Amino acid sequence: MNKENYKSGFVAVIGRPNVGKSTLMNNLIGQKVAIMSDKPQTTRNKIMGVLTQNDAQIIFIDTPGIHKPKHKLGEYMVKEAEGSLREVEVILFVVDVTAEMGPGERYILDNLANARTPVILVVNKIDRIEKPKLFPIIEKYTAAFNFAAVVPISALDQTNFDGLVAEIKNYLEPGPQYYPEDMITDQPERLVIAELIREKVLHLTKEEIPHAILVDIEEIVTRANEDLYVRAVIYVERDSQKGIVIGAGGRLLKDIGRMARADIENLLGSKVYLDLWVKVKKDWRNRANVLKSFGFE
Ligand code: GDP
Ligand code: K
Ligand code: MG
Repeated sequence: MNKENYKSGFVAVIGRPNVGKSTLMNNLIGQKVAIMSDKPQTTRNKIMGVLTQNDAQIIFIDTPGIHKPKHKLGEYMVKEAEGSLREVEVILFVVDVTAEMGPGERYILDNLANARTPVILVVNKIDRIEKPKLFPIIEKYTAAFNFAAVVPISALDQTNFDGLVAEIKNYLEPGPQYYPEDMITDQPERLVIAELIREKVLHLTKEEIPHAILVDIEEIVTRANEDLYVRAVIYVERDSQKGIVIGAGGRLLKDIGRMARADIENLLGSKVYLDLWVKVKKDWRNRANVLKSFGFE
């Protein structure tokens, strides 16, 4: 590895749902995929994938909050998104070439207008249209925003990945290899699901439960019928807090589950079976080893 000129940096991947962000990540990062534990509440907890090459490491992160909210996902996401857009070296704005540029895209571009970070327009799904039709579509975007670069790709066919990576590298500074090369992808869905559950707990318990809860998604399984099974544990610090979260006759936990499930189903578009547990981890905030088991540094 060439350490001297090694470059690294964080790249935010944004764009409306179904434009192909996940496909791009999966195919770009390839088979070298190891699922990371969630890192709730850490600043860089939205890792989608890490691409490690001889001369650079690119850490792709997800920013759910910048999407025009279809459903109320809560303020935390917007904050997360704003925060992460300041942290990154490059923003990839992924669009679907088969869909018209619409309010969803404009909303995102308006949000990016004040960002100093270079924005690369990634025009995806070019396998779906004839070449001559590509240019006028791109022109609509470039008329609306001053992109650092425009890269047409097919995430599905893996067309022009080299061109995309080369463009990204143009905007990376020399830096260390942050992660081992056999790492990483995270499942953004995990974090979002955890945050949705956390949001419901905080909402329904009002001030009784301090922000000292932590939600761990232990398992996500897609069943044969495409339904999703999710097992999540809500960790609290004290037995008394456990009682509050569960509620009389389990009422509150049921409400948390019902509300969270509705949001998760909205978000992922599949039926969800949510298996919710409440456990006590005493003083988890103060105990380094417990924090470590949740992925905190
Ligand atoms: P995301 O919501 O932005 O993460 O989008 P996904 O990666 O889940 O993709 C949404 C749909 O678009 C899926 O059915 C993908 O197979 C499809 N898709 C993604 N990229 C391409 C592409 O380059 N070409 C074609 N034809 N389909 C694609
Ligand atoms: K999707
Ligand atoms: Mg996705």
